[in-house]
Amino acid sequence: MPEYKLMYFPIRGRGQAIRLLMLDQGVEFQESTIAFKEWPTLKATLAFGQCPVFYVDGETLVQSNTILRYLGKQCGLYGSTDMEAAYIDMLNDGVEDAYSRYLKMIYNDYENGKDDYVTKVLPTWLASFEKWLATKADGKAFLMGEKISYVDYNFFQFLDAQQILSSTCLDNLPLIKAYYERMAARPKLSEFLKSETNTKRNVNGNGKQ
Ligand code: 6SG
Repeated sequence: MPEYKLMYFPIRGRGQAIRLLMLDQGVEFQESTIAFKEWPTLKATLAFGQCPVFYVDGETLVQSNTILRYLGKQCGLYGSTDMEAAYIDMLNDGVEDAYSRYLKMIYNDYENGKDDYVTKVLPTWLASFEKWLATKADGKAFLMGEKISYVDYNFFQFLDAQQILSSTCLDNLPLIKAYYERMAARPKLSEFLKSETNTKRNVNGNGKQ
């Protein structure tokens, strides 16, 4: 495996799915935290002025979903046919759409928008995923059925953040709820989720959650 290094702010945010994938898959990586005051200098060097940044030997990748897909390919988490890969990307684009609605509310409209997000926006997205899960291994395994894929880590980090926002959001969604618990119980994930490294990190950069 190449030498991997993740650089991100000291938050869970868009670094979380990448961390979870590598930890669970036993991929060795270094992580270095960007101090908010060092950010402008680093920002100026990056393709879109954004992080997370992922260094692979001498290469520099940005865009969290690109990094997830790259690791998906490296770790065999991307299906076995082009069609399976397309379904995995489709699901990840769904997670991205839901997650970006969440981030928009968190960063721009927490006080006024939280209620609408929790009662209308989030339930609609979760209901779609509940329906999807029912079509794969009776909802008893992963988003693509028996085999875990990169999107499971992204969906899991999304669910983790949603439950911090609204602890009851999975109450009427038995398949997602069991899925969440199954993922959280994977030994390496369970250990990491409880660790201070994780619990001390804010979910988002502005401290709202
Ligand atoms: C912060 O935006 O989201 N990276 C962050 N912020 C510092 O100077 N499409 C890519 C990706 O998936 C998005 C990267 C992401 O990798 S992550 C970054 O670099 C900077 O831009 C946490 C996060 N924050 C939301 C956010 C804050 C400032 C820009 C994006 C919300 C959206 C627009 C304003 C407020 Fe916003």
